[in-house]
Amino acid sequence: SLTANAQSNGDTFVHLFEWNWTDIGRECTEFLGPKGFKAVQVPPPQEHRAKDYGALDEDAWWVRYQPMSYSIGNSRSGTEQQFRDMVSECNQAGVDIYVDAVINHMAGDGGDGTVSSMGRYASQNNYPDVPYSAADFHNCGKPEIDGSDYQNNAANVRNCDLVRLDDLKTESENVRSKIIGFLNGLTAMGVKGYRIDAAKHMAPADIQNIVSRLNPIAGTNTPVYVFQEVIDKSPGQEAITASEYTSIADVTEFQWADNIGRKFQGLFEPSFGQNGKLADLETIGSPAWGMLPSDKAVIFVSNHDDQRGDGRFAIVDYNDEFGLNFIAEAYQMAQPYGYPKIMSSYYFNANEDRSVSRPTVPTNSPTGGCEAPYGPNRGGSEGWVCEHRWTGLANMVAFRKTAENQALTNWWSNGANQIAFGRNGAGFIAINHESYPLVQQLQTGMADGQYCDILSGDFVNNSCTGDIITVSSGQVSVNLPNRNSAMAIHTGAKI
Ligand code: LM2
Ligand code: CA
Repeated sequence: SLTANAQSNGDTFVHLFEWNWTDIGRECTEFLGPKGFKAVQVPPPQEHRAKDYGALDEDAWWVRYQPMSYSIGNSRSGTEQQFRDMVSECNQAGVDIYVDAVINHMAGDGGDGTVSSMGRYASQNNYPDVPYSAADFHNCGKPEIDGSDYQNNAANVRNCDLVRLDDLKTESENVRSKIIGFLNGLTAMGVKGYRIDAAKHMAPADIQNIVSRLNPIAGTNTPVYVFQEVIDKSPGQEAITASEYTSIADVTEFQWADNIGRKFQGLFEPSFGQNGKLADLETIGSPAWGMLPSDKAVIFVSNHDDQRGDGRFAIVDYNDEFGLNFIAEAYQMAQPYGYPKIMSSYYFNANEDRSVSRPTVPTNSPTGGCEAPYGPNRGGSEGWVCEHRWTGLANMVAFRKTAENQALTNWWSNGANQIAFGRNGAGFIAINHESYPLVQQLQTGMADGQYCDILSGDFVNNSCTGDIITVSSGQVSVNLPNRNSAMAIHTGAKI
C-alpha cells in the first residue's frame, strides 16, 4: 500500500467548515487538543476566485473550490503566515491538519476573467500564476459532464469539466509535478493529511501516482494521511465505484450517511417495504450492507455539500427535529465502523440561496459564535452551529478512543427506535428516538461501579458534572424520558 492510511478506529476528526486559520489554531489549543480530536479538515487554502456573477454571490462559500493558483498567499481564511501559525499551533496541541486539496480542476471557465483572492487574473484554461496553459487541460468536446455520464461514461466523468470547472490533465507530468509540489510544500509546513477533492473525477492511476510521490510527515518516516472524496451513492448504478480507489488510500463512504440517515429520519425504504428504524442498525457495517471495509471508510452524518444538496432530506443535520443531529452523531461515534468526521456547520436558511456565505460574526462571539449559550439544535438561523462543541459529542471522542478495536456487543432494541449497545466492556450507549420513555434494565458488559454519563456532563477531577450511572451485576437502569435523548458511559470516565 502506498500510504499507511488506515487510521485507528479509535480516532475522530472534525471539519471546521469555512473557519479562519487564526480561529482554527485557537480551537486546537483551547478545545480540540484537550478533548482528544485527532485532526481538523480545514478549508481549501489555495488562492481562489473572489467574485462571481453578481455582488450577492461574490462571497459564496464555494469560491474556495475554484483555485486560481497553488499559492496560499491569501484566501478567505487568511494569509499564508496565519496558515503557518495555525499549523504550528495545532501540531503543538496534538491536533493534525488535513488540507482540503482541490487538484482536479481550476476555476470555472478561468474565473470568467474575474479577480482572485490575491487580486490576480486568469482566463479560460490559462492560469499564469501557476503557470498552466491550454495544454494542461482536458478538452472533452462539450462544456461539462452530463448527468447521464455518471451512469454510463466513466471517461467523461474524469475528462470533462465538472460544473464547467477547467479540468486538469492529471495524467500529464507537468500537471502532476505542480500538484505534488503544492502538497509537499504544505507537508513541509507541518500539514499531516489531505482530503482529495473530487477524486472521482480523476483516474485512480493519476491519484496513485501523485500519492506515491508525497513526502512523509515532516521530520518523520510516517506517510501523510490521505482520503479521497468519491461519491458512490447508488451501488450498481455508477460508472465509477468507490472501491476503485481503496488500494490507494481511504475513501469517503457516502452510503453510510444515507444508510443511517434513512433510519434516523424514518424514511420509507422500498427494499424493506417499511420505514427505516434504528433497530435496523444492528448489523450495519457488516458485508451485507455493501459498504467499504471499515479501515478504508471515512464516515460522516452530513457534509457541507449534502446539507445544501438534493440529498439533504435523507441525511441528518442540525436543521432536523430537536436532538436528531445530536443522537445521530453520538451513534456514529459509539459504533465501531469507519473513521468518523464531525461536521461543524454554520446556520443557513434552507429556503435561501444555497450560495449564502459564512456568518459575519466571529466563531468566538458570545452571540452566534461557539461561545453562544446553546446545546444541541439551538434552532437558530444565524451564526456558527459548532456541533463539535456540544458537550456530549466532544466527550464521545474519548469514548471512541477508549473503545478502540472493541467489538459491538450487548445489542438491545425495542424492535423500533430505541437501541442500546456496548463495546465489549469498554463503553455502552443507549438512544431513545421514540416519543415515549426508554425505561429498561440492560446488560452493559461493563465492570460494576459508578460512571459519568458523558452525554449529559463532563468527567473532571474524577467526578461528573452530569448524571452518575451505576453499573451493578453488569446492568444499568436506563431512563431516557425524552425523544432524541441518549446516555453513554465508558471506562475512561469511571468514578
Ligand atoms: C466537490 N467535491 O467533489 C466539493 O465538495 C464541492 O463542494 C464542489 O462544488 C465541487 N466538488 C468542486 O470542487 C462546489 C459547489 C458548486 C460550485 C463549485 C465551484 O457545490 O456549486 O459551482 O464548488 O465553486 C459553482 C456554481 C456552478 C458553476 C461553477 C463554475 O454553483 O453553477 O458552474 O461554480 O463557475 C457553471
Ligand atoms: Ca478530471
